[in-house]
Amino acid sequence: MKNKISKIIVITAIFSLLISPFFPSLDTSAVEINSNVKNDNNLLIKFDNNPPGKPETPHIERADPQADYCRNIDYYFETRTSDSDGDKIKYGWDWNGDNIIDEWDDNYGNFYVYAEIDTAHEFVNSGTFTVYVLAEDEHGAKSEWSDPFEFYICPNCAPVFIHPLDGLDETNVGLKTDNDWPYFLNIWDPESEQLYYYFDWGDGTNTGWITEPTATHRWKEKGIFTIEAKAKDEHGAGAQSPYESWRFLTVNVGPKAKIINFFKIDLFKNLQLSRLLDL
Ligand SMILES: [Ca+2]
Ligand SMILES: [Ca+2]
Ligand SMILES: [Ca+2]
Repeated sequence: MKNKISKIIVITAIFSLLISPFFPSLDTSAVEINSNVKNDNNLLIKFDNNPPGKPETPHIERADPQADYCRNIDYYFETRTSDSDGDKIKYGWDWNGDNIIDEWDDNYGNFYVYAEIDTAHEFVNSGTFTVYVLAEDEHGAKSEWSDPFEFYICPNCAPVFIHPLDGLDETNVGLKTDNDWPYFLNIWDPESEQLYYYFDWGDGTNTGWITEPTATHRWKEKGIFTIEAKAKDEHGAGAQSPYESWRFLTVNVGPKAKIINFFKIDLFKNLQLSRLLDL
């Protein structure tokens, strides 16, 4: 097999030299032969393969560009380029600015054609990072590196409210004074730190800082109360959503029947009006 491939190489080289005076624009140095192939049908001879273009400077699209970059969060780095031969390409990412590829994104083996791509990556450590990307076509030709994308990963990010303050009773109307009523916060912290929670029940009492996201309360008096709740991580960074640090919920202790009566009165009036208008 090796002899056969060698013969083809020699014949191809001689042929190229013979015809080059008649075709001066033909670049014989661009002849590429894949000598790793296992059978003759896979023998690859490719003329003038161009590398992909320089990829666009990577960037991250985020809902809130003002927010800090955090550790342990998947960010989607976007870029794009194309190959003038129409070849499929893959992208090599350098996550730490040393111009050594740390991760290939080949679209799960399918490679890419011209399109904006995004590759997810999370950083475990804080600090300033420089990211580069290059593209390689299906024949192994590499582009130059993109321009750098620099950004700062914060040592500690604030927790985030991922659900409103809520209780087991959906309406929070007509709560009885002889029951303990549970309320809970749902909060996520990028660094998975110990979180602390605080519930103010609106009647002059509160839980103080506690380690559980759930607390119960029994109101002794009837009335309308506003629960205020907040949270913080172990470094004291307060939970936000995205800029508010408190969550509020109004509850109505006692007068459920009164509210239903108002509703019935309104309904009755509407019925009477419908009859008058003959709707
Ligand atoms: Ca190419
Ligand atoms: Ca690297
Ligand atoms: Ca945190």
